Amino acid sequence: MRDVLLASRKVHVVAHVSPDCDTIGSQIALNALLRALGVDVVMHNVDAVPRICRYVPTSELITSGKDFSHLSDCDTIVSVDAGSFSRLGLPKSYVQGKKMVNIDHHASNTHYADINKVDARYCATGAMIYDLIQACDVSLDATMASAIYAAVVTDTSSFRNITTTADTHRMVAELLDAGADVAQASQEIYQNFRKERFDLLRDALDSLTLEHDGRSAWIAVPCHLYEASGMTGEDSEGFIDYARSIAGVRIAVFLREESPDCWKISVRGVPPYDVGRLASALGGGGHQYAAGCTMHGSFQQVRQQVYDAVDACLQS
Ligand SMILES: [Mn+2]
Repeated sequence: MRDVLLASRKVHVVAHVSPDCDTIGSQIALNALLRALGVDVVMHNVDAVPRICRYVPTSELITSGKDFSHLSDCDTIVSVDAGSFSRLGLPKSYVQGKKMVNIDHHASNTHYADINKVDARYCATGAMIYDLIQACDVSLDATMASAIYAAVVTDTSSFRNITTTADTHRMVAELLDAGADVAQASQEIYQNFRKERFDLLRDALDSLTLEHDGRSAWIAVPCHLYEASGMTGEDSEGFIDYARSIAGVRIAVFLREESPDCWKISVRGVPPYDVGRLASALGGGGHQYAAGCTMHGSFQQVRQQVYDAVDACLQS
């Protein structure tokens, strides 16, 4: 992969749609690595950088939107943290004739690129970029460290997920030595919410119900509540953790209505309940214990379909 990148005229590094800190942090760290290697590189995504990642240095260099004309001189595209081609929101015509590299840690990754660097053992794609930086013998700078820290702290749910290992903590020690600022990251990512988010959270928690004798927990937010609070999908990031944190719950489900009758479903599971498979069966994907899908229909229809899938998963 290193040789392909070095041989490129210009590399377009791209994050997935509805970007999170892992995809943006990976994008920024990879951009910095390629620059350090002397490769011409540009960062562009279909969707804008979410507020919580904007503190990471060089995030302001990321352009967004559906106009790709300024990328016409790119001959290589590297996607980060995207499990399928559709997650990039890129038109097929744009990709045609370009070399594509896919760096990702989703178990459900469809290996859609020419070169696929996919490893579901990693806690975050950012940690894969960290290893790539080491493999390229480039020394970690503060931008890379800050970006990878943002990726890892969020994708591990602040080092609480079972994907967190001793290696994760050793890497984080190196990131801090190289200039990642824990206090700043905590402030920007976890202590910088608007009050309206909590109005939305109150409504979301109003919908919290338990099923399967307390083994599954459910939260749903219809789109009119987002409109009423002026909030968007990125503001309800983490709501599912409340459902997941109830004693006895094995599977947590969050249903978010993105637009009328279009539902974004997030699912979290406790081992051995493989919600990645559950989400794949519903047309989505993700990790073994954190996954999601998009479904169309009324709330009742969608909830019933997800309920049946959770039912089957809990019995497996
Ligand atoms: Mn990730």
